[in-house]
Amino acid sequence: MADMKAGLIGCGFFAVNQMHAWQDVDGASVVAICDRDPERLRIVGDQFGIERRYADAGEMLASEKLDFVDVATTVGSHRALVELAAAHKLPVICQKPFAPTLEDAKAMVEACKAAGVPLMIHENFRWQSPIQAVKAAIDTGAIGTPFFGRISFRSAYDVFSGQPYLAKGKRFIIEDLGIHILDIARFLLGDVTTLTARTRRVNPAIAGEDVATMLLDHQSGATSVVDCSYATKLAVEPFPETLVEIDGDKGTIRLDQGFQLTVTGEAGSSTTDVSPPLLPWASRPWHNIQESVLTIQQHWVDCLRSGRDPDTSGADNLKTFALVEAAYLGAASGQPVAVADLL
Ligand code: NAD
Ligand code: 89V
Repeated sequence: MADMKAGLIGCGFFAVNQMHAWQDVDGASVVAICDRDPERLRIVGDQFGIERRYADAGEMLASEKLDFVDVATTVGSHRALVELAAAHKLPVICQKPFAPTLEDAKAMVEACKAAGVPLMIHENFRWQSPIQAVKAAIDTGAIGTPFFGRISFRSAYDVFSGQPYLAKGKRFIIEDLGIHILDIARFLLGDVTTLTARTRRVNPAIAGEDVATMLLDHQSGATSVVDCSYATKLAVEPFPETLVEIDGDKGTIRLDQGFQLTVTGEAGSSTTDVSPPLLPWASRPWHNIQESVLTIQQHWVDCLRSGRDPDTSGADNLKTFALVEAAYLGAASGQPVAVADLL
């Protein structure tokens, strides 16, 4: 089967990972790229040998014969670009965070539904192999029924050097990073009924919150704590590892720093190294994230080929994005937020 042809919009910091991954994906390749910044267009075009380059996304979609679009711009342009793809009846991947508001995100899902095209949010953290290993361990039944989880991301890594816009937004850690960790909580323990949140800003040089602590009630009856911080200096910097604790009625799972997975059940305890592979184009410490970019992009192509919905479809990701909104609402009011009221 011939490769599907993709057009990538947004040639910035993270798109380089997506371009590397598209080179490795079986069944699709990027044939045209777009960025309104000529320098980024040149850098990425030259690095990946893409001759068909556009400053305007509308022009690219009108001129090229594409099978899907990959939107890798920052959040402010997501709605317009996804709606543009839908208007051209093109399946579309959109980077997280889904949109500036839940209303925008809902409109994007509707636009793609009305056009009859799939929409996937590039929510890649659940695709990291250590997180997949935790899910697989839960699914074996070795720990019984989970009743508690802690999904934790604490770091003092300087994310602002690669992504300077992160220092400027009124919303920071929940919208940019917490969104991934909340999605992992949903992936491991199921959908959420109520969320309670507390936030603070420790770093005086940024505009948004850099610490968030969230308590989640899951539909299953399990309770989890999702805690995120970019103000936590540790002896060994864990960025960008997500640490996981799951307690079940028959045992426990721990994903500890250094990608060590310990499962303790009725038969005893065993620890496995679940380190992600270092792909040829990847670099530490980002390799954990980079591997998941390849996995989610391959998942998208496999879903397009088989006609199934991607796991992080727009409709699914509304439920993760609602947790982000609930966290900001709950942090502002000090009150628990019923997630269903937002959807
Ligand atoms: P960036 O600012 O480095 O790159 C964005 C690029 O998009 C810029 O080059 C900009 O000129 C271009 N652009 C913006 N609007 C455009 C438009 N309408 N048409 C054409 N080009 C346009 O940002 P980044 O750090 O690469 O982040 C991009 C997205 O990726 C963000 O949504 C971010 O949250 C997300 N991200 C995801 C992960 C992950 O693991 N999933 C990691 C980092 C960043
Ligand atoms: O994954 C992300 O969205 C990145 C980072 C890990 C730095 O938060 O922005």
